[in-house]
Amino acid sequence: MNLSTKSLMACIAALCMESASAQTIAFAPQREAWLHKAAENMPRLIETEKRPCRVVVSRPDSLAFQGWTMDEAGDMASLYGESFKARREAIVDFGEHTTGYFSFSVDTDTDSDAPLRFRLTFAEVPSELNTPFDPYPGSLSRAWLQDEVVTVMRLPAEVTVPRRVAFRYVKIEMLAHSSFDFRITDMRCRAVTSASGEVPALAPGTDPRIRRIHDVGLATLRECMQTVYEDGPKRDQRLWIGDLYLESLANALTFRNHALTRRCLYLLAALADEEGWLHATVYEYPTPHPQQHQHTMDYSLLYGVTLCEYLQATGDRSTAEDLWPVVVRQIEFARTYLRDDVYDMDKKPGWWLVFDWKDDLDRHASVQGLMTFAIERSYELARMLGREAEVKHWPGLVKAMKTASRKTFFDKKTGLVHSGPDRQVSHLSQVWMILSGTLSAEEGARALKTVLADPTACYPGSPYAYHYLIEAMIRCGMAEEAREKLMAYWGGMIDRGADTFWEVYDPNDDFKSPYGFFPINSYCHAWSCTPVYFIHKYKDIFQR
Ligand code: RAM
Repeated sequence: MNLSTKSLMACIAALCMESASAQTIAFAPQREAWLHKAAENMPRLIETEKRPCRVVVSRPDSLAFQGWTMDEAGDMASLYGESFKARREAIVDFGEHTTGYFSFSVDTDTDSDAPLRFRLTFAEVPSELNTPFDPYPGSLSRAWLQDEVVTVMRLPAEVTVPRRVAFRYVKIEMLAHSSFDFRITDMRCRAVTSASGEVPALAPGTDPRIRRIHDVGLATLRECMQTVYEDGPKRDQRLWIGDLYLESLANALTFRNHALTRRCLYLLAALADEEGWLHATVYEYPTPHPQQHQHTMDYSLLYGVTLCEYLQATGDRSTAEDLWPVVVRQIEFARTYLRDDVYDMDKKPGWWLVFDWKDDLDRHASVQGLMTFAIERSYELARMLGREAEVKHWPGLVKAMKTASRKTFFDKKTGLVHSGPDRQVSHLSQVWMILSGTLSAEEGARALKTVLADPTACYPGSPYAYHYLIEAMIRCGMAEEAREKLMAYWGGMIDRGADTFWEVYDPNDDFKSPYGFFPINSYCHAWSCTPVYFIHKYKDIFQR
């Protein structure tokens, strides 16, 4: 067989395989182009050099967040001028949350006769420097914690920690030294973000507390905007659909870096599973790939809502046209979970439902409400694209689901939505039945007022859940209460020292962690940035 026959046969085999897979793998013909579009929309990272502004020391303080506070302990010049051999350790404060590549220099006036060794610990909040990491009790990899050991072989030296870190404070400890004296100098961070662009100014009369919440929210979003919308720059540093949804809402009214949203939407679509069901999270490196078998129904349904919002914000029809079939697939797949128009929790879910970091939340009413909401918003997308004919059964389905929801979950007597076999009353069950339009505004306001005043009701445990609570309050006319709640909850984090918003915040429990160890929580977390969305979107409520 000569070479050209061989290559022809290979070509035919490849074509056969392609057509076989084209029949079995959803979106097979489009995936390559989608990946290509994701790559075309890769943003440029903007680099800024950041330097620490002061030396600090940790002090136990029972009133401070997680029991630790930082006190001023000198300026940088004094640290750089003194013997580090004598000092042995120092904590420096960058004055703001920073994501990037950390460097420092080591210098001596004499001969260095041996290597030096240091431990560096990077912390978003003070407790990360004051809680022993080992023996490690957490459920996620210990390696997310940001402590690194570096060995310096020769002086003078410039040392750069290879991994990207996310922090405000850096602790440097001397682990090994010799007889010679030396200094640590020139600490700096090559900070990276893809966020750019002028953020519209707030109205002059805006309450100073709201301004501060806005700035902290914006810093949170900026730090999470990298080559995808990351969930957190410390951890997990990757794209999740739920985080994308909220980050893109906030971005559309602030930085307006729409290419990043476009990139993420294409990436997720290109990496859907064989049946076209989206993975909840995907990775970019070494090459784009999904976290196999990681699905969450609430997130896959939010994809269509995200695309609808994206089209409204940008008018980019071509992206919406490309990705429309993906939206249809998510909803048609979720439909197979309906029994008598109610989401069937017993149909073996090979995955989880996110909704909140709250193990005791009964998610049945929430997923029913979210699904109804997602179909409605996806139908709006269909209308904008002139594709209603393809999904003409959706409006009827929405109506039937609402009727079934009222029958199954809504108790006219109590005026509340009850979820699950124990008829749990939670904030989120009310919220999702409001956002889906299953409850009227009056019913919704009444239900929310009741649960907000009931200390036994299951309350939200994360800023992610609080986002939907605020949205629901606004939707049912509780503008004043929404403003107060936003100020109390996100403002509460600021009062406790936050300069970026946290993944988990329960005002009743500083140490709450979904991972069994609070230092591994992310303290600059995408899904917490949404006050900026509310403040810009509802100016009459938040900018007065
Ligand atoms: C966490 C991430 C992320 C969230 C998922 C479900 O690990 O921090 O924000 O979307 O889980």
